[in-house]
Amino acid sequence: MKTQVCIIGAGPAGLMLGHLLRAEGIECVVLERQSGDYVLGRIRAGVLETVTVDLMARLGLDARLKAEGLVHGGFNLADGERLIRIDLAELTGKHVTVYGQTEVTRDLMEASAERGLDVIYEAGDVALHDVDSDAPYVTYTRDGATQRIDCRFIAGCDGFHGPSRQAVPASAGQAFEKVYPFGWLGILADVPPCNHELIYANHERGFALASMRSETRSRYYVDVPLTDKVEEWSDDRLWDELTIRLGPDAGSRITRGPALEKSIAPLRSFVFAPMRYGSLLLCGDAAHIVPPTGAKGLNLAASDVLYAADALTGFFRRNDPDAISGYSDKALARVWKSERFSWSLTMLMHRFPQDGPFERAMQVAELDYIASSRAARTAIAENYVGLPV
Ligand code: RFL
Ligand code: PHB
Repeated sequence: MKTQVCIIGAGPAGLMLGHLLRAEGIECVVLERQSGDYVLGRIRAGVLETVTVDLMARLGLDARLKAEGLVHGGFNLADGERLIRIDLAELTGKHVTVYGQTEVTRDLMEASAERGLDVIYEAGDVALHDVDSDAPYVTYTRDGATQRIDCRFIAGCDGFHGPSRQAVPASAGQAFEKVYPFGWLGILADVPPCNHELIYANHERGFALASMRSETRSRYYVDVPLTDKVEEWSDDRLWDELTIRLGPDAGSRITRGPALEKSIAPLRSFVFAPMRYGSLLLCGDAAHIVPPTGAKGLNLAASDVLYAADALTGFFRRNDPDAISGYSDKALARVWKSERFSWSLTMLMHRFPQDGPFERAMQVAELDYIASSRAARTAIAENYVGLPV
């Protein structure tokens, strides 16, 4: 098979890029290792910046997002019994939209057939070849047979563990990494949220987050040591812990219910630079990871693919020889700012095992400053709603 762009990975990055390229009349094929049902079973992001909402609108795939997404004009930082509200609407004139990554992916997936976006699920042993040349190709197996796709560019949208980044020689890039000493244990349940806005809580027992997917579906997290196993956390134990960590007010409003999903995700900051090598463009989690504290991962995938689609459109449609070479710098400029924000909010809101009284005093001083300074709250709000693309 021959195409212009072979996209590896049908997560949000791969599907958004596929749709953007199809809308420009550029040929592409998406290769996904898992089945469609498996991809939709992964519970991940919940908060969308304007950049992601606008991208879905540009594709004409925002009908459900507009109807079902919850517009949030603020969120809260809790520290023990104190609650600091970040008024996004008043401080920035903008808001975020609560709409699950699962739903974004479903909307993109369901539109692929009618839009002529070819997505091949259950593609095994995906391997990239000759990425440093102008004629790269990708091989994979399906139903026991090996297939080959020749293309002009490969878009690596295959997440943190995919093969694309591994195809870049070690000497051609640099990895920047910070691993945190805990993970987030998340629970999804069909119960009304305890609060109409998100609450990120720093409690002496650890971090907690109250989030949601709808008026009737809640998503909560607590941080746990990396050695903890999901099986050690019964629903009751988790609800008890959330009730304490979210503070007396929100804690008392928690409605308990059976877990629809419960899982632990490790926290990591990671950037691989540059984000292009020869004919390979890396997008989304394939190139970078943020800890979920800033709600930035999916939104960075969206901004990456906007830059990548523009670069590829420049190459194929505008005959612009510099379009591709500018991709990495443009994408990384935004990536690093989101990395900084996610890291700083993680440091502010979590208790680290090695921390002593000094580190805690620094957190309290920073939270005092945020509570008392409009400028500090504006800086947080500006980053949370998303920096310009
Ligand atoms: P994905 O979603 O991981 O998709 C990559 C796809 O590539 C496929 N793949 C392969 N395909 C073919 N061959 C191979 N060898 C392959 N290897 C892998 C995979 O099966 C998959 O389908 O990456 P993408 O598209 O870059 O999207 C990134 C986002 O998924 C991620 O950044 C967010 O989920 C992060 N995140 C959040 N982001 C936000 O913007 N807001 C949030 O509120 C938010 N909350 C979260 C999060 C991530 C979390 N976890 C579980 C890490 C909350 C959590 C708990
Ligand atoms: C979520 O609802 O899953 C969620 C919300 C905000 C975050 C991370 C995850 O910062």
